[in-house]
Amino acid sequence: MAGLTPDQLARFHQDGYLILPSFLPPSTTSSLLTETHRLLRDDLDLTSHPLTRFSTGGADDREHVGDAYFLGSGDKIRYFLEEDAIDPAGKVVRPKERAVNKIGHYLHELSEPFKALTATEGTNGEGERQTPAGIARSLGFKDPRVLQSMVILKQPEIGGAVPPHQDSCFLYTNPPSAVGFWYALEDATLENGCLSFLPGSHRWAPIEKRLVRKRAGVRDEEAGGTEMAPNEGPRFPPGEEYGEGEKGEGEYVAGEVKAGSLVMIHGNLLHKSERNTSDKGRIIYTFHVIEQEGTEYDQRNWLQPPKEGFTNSGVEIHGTSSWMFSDFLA
Ligand SMILES: O=C(O)CCC(=O)C(=O)O
Repeated sequence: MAGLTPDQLARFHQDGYLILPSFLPPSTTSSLLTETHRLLRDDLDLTSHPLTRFSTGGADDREHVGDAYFLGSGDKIRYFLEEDAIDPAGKVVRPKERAVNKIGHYLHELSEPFKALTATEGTNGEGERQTPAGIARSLGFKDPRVLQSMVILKQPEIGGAVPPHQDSCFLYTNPPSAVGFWYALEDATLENGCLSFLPGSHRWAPIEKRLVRKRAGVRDEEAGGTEMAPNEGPRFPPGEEYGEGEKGEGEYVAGEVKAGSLVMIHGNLLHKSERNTSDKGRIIYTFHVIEQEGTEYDQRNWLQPPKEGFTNSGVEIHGTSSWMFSDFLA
């Protein structure tokens, strides 16, 4: 199971992200787009939808999405709407296929094409085949678990910006371990809101806060929503903290990529994407892995594991899980 090459690993450790162009063949991206459009057409029913929008809370972290529809999406396929697709009176003002910002968070189990992708080989441009599990292993994971997956649609004209953030604030383990696999299913350009990254920030930007349930250990309906809380646990993966002296300013670097590219993103890396006001949409698929061996995943996290636990990403498991899934919500 080939992982990242030494050169790719060195770049990932240096920059905190890594672009693997042409990772997926066009036949795979087109089958994932077909599945996305099928879900929007056949599965999404706006007449019974709570009209939950995907709101990231902006710079002051207020009003992050946190209703029961969102909190209960860890083992379902659910649809989160674009802010500007709903008018002040609460009416959806776009066709449903053009109104969705995000589909999540259990595509990697409940949708066959997306499930297959977790085990699908890609090519690293140097003639080598790589699987997500092989990549995770080369990054040092012992028991990587896929804990969530999303299709993110930057809709034409109204595609919302994603403010600068670090994924481990949203997917916190003690110690931090999250890594994102982000696949472009369509070309992502400056015009339609590609990602941009603050290179090296994973080495100096600590995880200072976490998205948590206001009340933990209760049903989603009783959790009282979500809030950003100070992180009292470790703020870097073990051994990766470079310390205050290394703190850098730096400029965000745009990551324009073609459909089929895979982008690896370290959980401490600051990254963002801009609004899409162009007439061209941008659809991507992403899943995140966390380390299960020797880490703690607690009940305060907004995302709680499904009854069967987070998905084994295909790497042979060593040792036993430290997580007692029976302790989580029924
Ligand atoms: O695709 C985007 O625009 C943002 C995705 C992102 O930041 C993430 O998955 O962490």
